[in-house]
Amino acid sequence: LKRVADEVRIVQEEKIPWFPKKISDLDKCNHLITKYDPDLDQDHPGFSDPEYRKRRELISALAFNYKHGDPLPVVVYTPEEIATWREVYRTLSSLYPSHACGQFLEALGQLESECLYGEDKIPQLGEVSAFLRERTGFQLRPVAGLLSARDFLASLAFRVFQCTQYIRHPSAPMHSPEPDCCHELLGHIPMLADNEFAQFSQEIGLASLGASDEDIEKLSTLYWFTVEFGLCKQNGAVKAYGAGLLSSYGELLYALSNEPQYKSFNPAETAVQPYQDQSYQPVYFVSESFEDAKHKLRQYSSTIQKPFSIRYDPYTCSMEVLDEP
Ligand code: HBI
Ligand code: FE
Repeated sequence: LKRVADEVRIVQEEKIPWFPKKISDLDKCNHLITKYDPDLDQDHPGFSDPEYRKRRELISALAFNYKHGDPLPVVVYTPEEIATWREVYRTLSSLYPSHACGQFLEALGQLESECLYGEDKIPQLGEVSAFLRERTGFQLRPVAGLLSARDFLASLAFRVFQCTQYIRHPSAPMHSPEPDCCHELLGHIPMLADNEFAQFSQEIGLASLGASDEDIEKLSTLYWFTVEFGLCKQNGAVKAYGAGLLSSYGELLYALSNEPQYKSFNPAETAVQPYQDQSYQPVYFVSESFEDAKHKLRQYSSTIQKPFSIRYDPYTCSMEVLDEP
C-alpha cells in the first residue's frame, strides 16, 4: 500500500511544474524569450547597429552573472544613452499630471524629491531597489531581456521585480519592442511603491507558482491588462496605472481618448482577452480600485486547480507548501 501511495505521489509531483521555493531559487528563473532580441529580430531598431549590440551584450552579461545577494550592478551610462532617457522622461512627464493615477504621481514625486529620478541621469538599480524595499519590500534584480512568463511571474511571488538595465535604441526614443530601463523605471517602479499595488502584483505571482501552462497563459494575460495596460477610476475620472501605458506617450494618450473600448476589470474575462504586443490595445480594463482588483484576483486565483496551497514566509523569504488533503 505504501508503494502505491508513493507512486501516486510521484505521478502527482511530475505533473506540477518546477517552481522556486526560496528567493535564491530565482537564480534559476532566467529563461529568456528571444522574440524581440536586437541580435535576432530584424525589425529591432538596433539590429543593424553593431555598436548598440555590443553595448547590449555587455549589459546582458551583468544580468547573466548576477546571483541573489550580489550587489546590484552599476552601469555607467553614456551621454547618448542619457540623452535618450532625457527625451523619454521629458515627453512622458508632460502627460503624467493629467493621465497617471494618484499612486503613481505620489511615488514619482518622492523619487524626484529624493533625487533618485530626474531627466539628467538614468537611475541606478541599487538606489531604486533600496527605495522600494523601504516602502513595500519589493526589490530588484537585473535581467538581460524579456523573460518567460513563468519565470517573470514567479519572481513577483517573492516581491522581486526583474528589471532590465539597457536602454532602447536612440533612433526610436518613443518606442521599444522589448522592455528597457525607461519602461521599468518610469512605468513599473513608481507603482511598485504603492502597498495595494505591490500586494496585487505579488498575488498574481503566488497564483502562478506550479500552475499549468494553460493557467500561466491566463495569468500572463491578466498581468498584461492590469500591470501593463490597466486603467482605474479615481474621483470619477479614468486614469492609467499600467506600466506599458505610463512608458508610452502615444498609447497613454490613446488609452485615455474616447477611441478604445473600456470593460470593467473581471479576471475570468480579462484572462482570456486577446491582446496586442505590436500595436495599441483594442480594449482596456478599468478597475474600481486596487483594493477591489485584489479581491477579484483572489477570488479568481482560488478557482485555479492545484494539488497544494502556498504561503509566503517573509521572514525566511521562502514558500511554505501545504499539501491539500
Ligand atoms: N520579462 N524582463 C521582463 N519584463 C517584463 O515586464 C515581462 C517579462 N516577461 C513576461 C512579461 N513581462 C509579461 O508580459 C507576462 O508574460 C508575465
Ligand atoms: Fe513591463
